[in-house]
Amino acid sequence: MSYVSEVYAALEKKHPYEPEFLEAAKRVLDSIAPVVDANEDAYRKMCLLERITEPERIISFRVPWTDDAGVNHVNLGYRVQFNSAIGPYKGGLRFHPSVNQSILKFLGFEQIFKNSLTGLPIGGGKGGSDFDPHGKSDAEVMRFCQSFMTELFKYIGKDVDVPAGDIGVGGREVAYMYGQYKRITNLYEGVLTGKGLTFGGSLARTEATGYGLVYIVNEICKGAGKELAGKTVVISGSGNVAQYACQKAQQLGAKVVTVSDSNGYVYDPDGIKLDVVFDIKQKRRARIKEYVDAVPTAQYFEGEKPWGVKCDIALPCATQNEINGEAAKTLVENGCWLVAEGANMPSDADAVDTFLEKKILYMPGKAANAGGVAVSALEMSQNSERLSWTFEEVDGKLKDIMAGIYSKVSEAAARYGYENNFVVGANIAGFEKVATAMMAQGLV
Ligand code: NDP
Ligand code: 2IT
Repeated sequence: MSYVSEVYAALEKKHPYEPEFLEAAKRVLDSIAPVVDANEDAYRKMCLLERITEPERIISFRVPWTDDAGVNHVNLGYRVQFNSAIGPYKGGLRFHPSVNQSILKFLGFEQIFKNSLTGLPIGGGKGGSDFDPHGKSDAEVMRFCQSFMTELFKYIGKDVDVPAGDIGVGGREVAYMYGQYKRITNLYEGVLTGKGLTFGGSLARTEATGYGLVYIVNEICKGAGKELAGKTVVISGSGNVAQYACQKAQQLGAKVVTVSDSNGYVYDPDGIKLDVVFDIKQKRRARIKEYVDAVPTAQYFEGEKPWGVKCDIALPCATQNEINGEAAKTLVENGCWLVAEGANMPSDADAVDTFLEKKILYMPGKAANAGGVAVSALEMSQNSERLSWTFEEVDGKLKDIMAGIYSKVSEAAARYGYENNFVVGANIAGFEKVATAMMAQGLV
C-alpha cells in the first residue's frame, strides 16, 4: 500500500465518526500523492502525513449562558489548533447548531493549506460552538460571546492563535469577544481579526473574502481567454461572503441573478439589488424571502437551492456539501463553465468529480476564498505596527495575493502534469510550504 493510502486507512479507523474531516483529508491526500511518492522515504521516516492529519491540540469546553427570560443554557465550545508549522494558528470561529468536532477538524485542516497558499506566515486553526445566533437578542449574543471568551482566552494570543469570523460570527460577535478578552487579560492586542475599525480592524476585511473570490475568478477568466463582464453569475448564501462577492462581481460588469439562505433562494432576472439584501441581512437580520416584498419582479423558491438556474459562473458561498453530484450535473448541462468556492468544501465528492470530468474551470475553496484570511493576516500586521493602511492599499494587496494564488495553483498543477486541475494544484502548492517547514523543524 502507498504511504498516502496507509495513512488514510488509519485515519478512517481512528475517526470513523468524522465524515467531514475524512472527506477533506482524503481529497488532500489523493492530490498530494505525486509529491509524497517523490519523497516517500524521508516523509515516512518523519511521520509527516501522520502528523499533518492530526491536530496539534483540540480544546473543548462548555459555554453556560443565560437568555433574556432568565433561562440557563449550556452549549459546546471548541478550538482546533491544527498546525503551527508556518505561523500562529489562524482561522475563524463558527456559531451554528451543526458545529461538531468533525466539521471543525475539516475546516481547520483546510485552513492549513489555504493559509499556506496566501504566502503569509499563518498556521491553521478553527473553532466555534453549536450555539445558534438566529433569533437571539443582542444581549443574549453578548452574554454568549463573553462566556465563550471567558474560557477561550486561556488558549489564544496575538502570537499564539488568532481567531476571526465564519458562519454566524461577524463584526458584532468579534467585537463582543474582543471586549471580553481585553477585560480579562488587560491586553490591547490583535488577538482576533475582523474587528471594528475603531479598535484595530482593517479596512477591506469585511469585503475581503467575497472580493478576493471575484478577483481570482477574474484571473481564471483571463487565463482561459474569457471575460467576466457580461456573464451571468449564480450565488448561494446571503451572508458576508455572498454579499461582497455579489458586489465585486457587479462592479466588474457581471450579472448576479440569485442569492439564498437556509430557507430558500431568490431569483432576480434583472440582477440582485444589493441594497435590498443589505437591508434584510445586515440591518434587520431577517429572511431572504423578504427580497420579493421589495422587488416584486423577483421570485422566491422555498426549500430549494439555486443550482438549477442557468448561468456561466457559480459561486457557492453558503456552507459545506451544498452542491451534490446531481446539482453539479445540472449546472454543467445548463452551460456553467466556471465554479469558484466562496464557502469551504461546498461541493461534495461527486460534484467535484463531475466538475473535473467535464473539465470545467473549478477553483476549490482553499484557494478561492483565501482572501478573507489573507486580509486577516494583513490586519495582524497593522496591529503589530500599530498603524492602519488605507482601503486602497489593503485592496491592492488582496488583488496581488489572489493573483499570486492563481499563479501558484496553476503552476503546481502544470508541474505535476495536471494542467488546469486546480484541485491538485491548490493542494500541492499549499502542502509544499508546510511540508518543508515541518520536515525542517523535526519530530514535533
Ligand atoms: P454568514 O453567517 O455571514 O452567512 C452564511 C450564509 O450561508 C447565510 O446566508 C446562511 O443562511 C447560509 N447557510 C449557512 N448554513 C447553511 C446551511 N446549512 N444550509 C443552507 N444555507 C446555509 O457566513 P459567511 O458568509 O462568513 O460564510 C459562508 C461560507 O464562507 C462558509 O462556508 C465559511 O466557512 C466560508 N468562508 C468565510 C470566510 C469569511 O471571511 N467570513 C472566509 C472564507 C470562507 P441562514 O442565515 O439561513 O443560516
Ligand atoms: O474560512 C476562513 O478562511 C475564515 N473563516 C476566515 C478566517 C480568518 O482568520 O480570517
